[in-house]
Amino acid sequence: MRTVTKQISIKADSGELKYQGNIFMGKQLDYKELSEDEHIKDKSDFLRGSIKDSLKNPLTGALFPDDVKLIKYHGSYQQYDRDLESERRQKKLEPLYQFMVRVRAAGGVTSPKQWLALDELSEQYGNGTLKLTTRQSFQFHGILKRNLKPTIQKVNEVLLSTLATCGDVNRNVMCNPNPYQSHIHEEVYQFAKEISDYFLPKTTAYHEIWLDQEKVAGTPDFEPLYHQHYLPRKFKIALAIPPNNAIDVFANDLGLIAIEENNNIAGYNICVGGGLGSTFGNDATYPRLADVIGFAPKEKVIDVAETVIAIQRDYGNRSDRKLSRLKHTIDDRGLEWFVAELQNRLGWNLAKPKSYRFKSNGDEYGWLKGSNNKWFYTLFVEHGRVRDENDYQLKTALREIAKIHTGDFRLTGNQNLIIGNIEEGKKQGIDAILELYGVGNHPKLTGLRKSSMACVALNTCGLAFAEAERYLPSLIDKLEVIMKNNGLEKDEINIRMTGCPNNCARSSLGEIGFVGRAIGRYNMYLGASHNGDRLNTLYKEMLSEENILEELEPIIKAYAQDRLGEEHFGDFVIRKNIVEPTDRPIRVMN
Ligand code: SRM
Ligand code: SF4
Repeated sequence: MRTVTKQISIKADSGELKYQGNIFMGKQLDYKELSEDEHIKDKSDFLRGSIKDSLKNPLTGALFPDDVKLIKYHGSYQQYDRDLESERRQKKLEPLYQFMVRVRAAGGVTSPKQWLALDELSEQYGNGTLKLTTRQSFQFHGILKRNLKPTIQKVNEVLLSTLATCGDVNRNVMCNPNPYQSHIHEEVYQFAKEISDYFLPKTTAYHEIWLDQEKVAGTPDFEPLYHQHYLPRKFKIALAIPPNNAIDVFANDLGLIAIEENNNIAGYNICVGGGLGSTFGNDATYPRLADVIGFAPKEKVIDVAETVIAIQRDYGNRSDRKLSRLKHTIDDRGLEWFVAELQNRLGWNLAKPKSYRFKSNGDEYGWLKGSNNKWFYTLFVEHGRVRDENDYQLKTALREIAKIHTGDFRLTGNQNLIIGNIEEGKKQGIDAILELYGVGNHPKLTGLRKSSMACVALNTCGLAFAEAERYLPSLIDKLEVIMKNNGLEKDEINIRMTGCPNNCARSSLGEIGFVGRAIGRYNMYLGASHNGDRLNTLYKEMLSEENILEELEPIIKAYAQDRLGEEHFGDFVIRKNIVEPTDRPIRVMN
């Protein structure tokens, strides 16, 4: 390990010298130990690589290999249609390369005009659907290389961006949409936006490649926080407003819990080290929830966030990307070390965490009046996929609503949608549109379904071992019969499925969680809490659908018969010793 500094000078457009001197580049591992990604970042010229040439290359639908990594920072992943993989191989064709594009919208808030633009883009260049993600972003799938640039340009035209929605930087900042506490939400949302903008990379590569802006001659790129090598890995921030934890604050590298005092936000509890991804067969990887290390008044929170990121930049593992998230940095050196380093760099100490209580990490559906006297309608969107299906014309309904709506659209952390800030006079019209297109109430909305979440998985995700979004609805059809037979059709048990252990739909926080092992086979986990503050535990491995139903039927039956009062399913399975509670509970430092 060595400490690296670099001499730089920065000039303003006018030529005026703004800064000259050494900047701290961090404690870095020796070059030979760095992972391939670190080398790619190093020679990328602040994320430019050869993306411009890759886009122009007419011989393939793919990018050059290094650009496949670099384009993530610009908000896109190169993928291929996995359903067509063997057919194309047989025909000796290259895979059907296509791109996913992710659009950032801090706190998931967009205007009706932006909604209409995204809707149009999904039809013009994408696969006709819009995906609302578990981190309150939008995704397009199926974009061909030649359509990437027009797509990204159009996104920027409506004042949205794809920059830094992926890559080793801070990602889309989440904030729970809390319709019923609109005054608090507004403040927390504005803060989420500020944090999101503050931590954007400063390189002008994005604007040059996608928006045809010229680089100003003589102005060196300068990343004051990320430096030339960016972070060791992705970094995620979320802000939660108790009692709602719909954004799963503890799943983030940095979670901020808003503390309300006298109807105002006093500050935030600081939580560090959340991250849910793991790799089968690699015991050094694991899901982990963030620990609550203290409280900071609101005016100091950006300072805290910047310092947490800087520590991760300087100490995060840059050799092995499976061990490079903040959770590993903390576990390798100890939480006490981390807090001491943080306070030392800040020059002041965090206060003790303030008390908070989360009720649920789910969404509340239907109409609610906010404290600003405007209406909010939370709509179930099965696994975040906005499309038209037979007599359930969700995409058309939302397009028609966007044409008359004067409020906003808010994505929830559970892949659902809130039509927000509806004027009294517009409520009836919106209701009529929902009714007309058959989406007023999802035709099959039971307690279990409305608490379900599944990641994209097949056919676009290159890492999926099994189906998730395309399969969970039909598994729920069968589980609903069991729930109904036991009088539990209204009960909200949160159930989550991912196609691999990367955990994109936060399966580790499902009271019932499934993680894909192979086509048609899942590991089943039980016993997470209903409010997102306890991980679940492995129950059984490699289950087929038949096995899942056989295993769950008696447990659901016992739950219906023996639960104590309002006891949640996740708590019940632990009380009944069906699974052990997680051996990785959250630590609260006092
Ligand atoms: Fe994720 C990678 C989809 C939220 C952990 N995630 C991927 C990729 C990009 C696959 C890839 O690397 O090739 C997936 C693209 C699939 C596709 O076809 O669209 C993908 N992740 C998603 C989304 C779209 C799931 C969804 O159905 O909504 C979510 C987009 C979020 C966003 O808008 O930014 C999504 N991913 C998450 C979450 C949940 C969260 O952040 O609250 C997690 C778990 C929390 C965490 O980060 O630990 C998550 N995704 C991962 C990981 C594992 C990271 C790790 O530290 O181990 C990967 C793989 C990786 O980074 O190498 C991954
Ligand atoms: Fe793909 Fe795995 Fe994430 Fe699902 S959990 S989207 S399968 S990376």
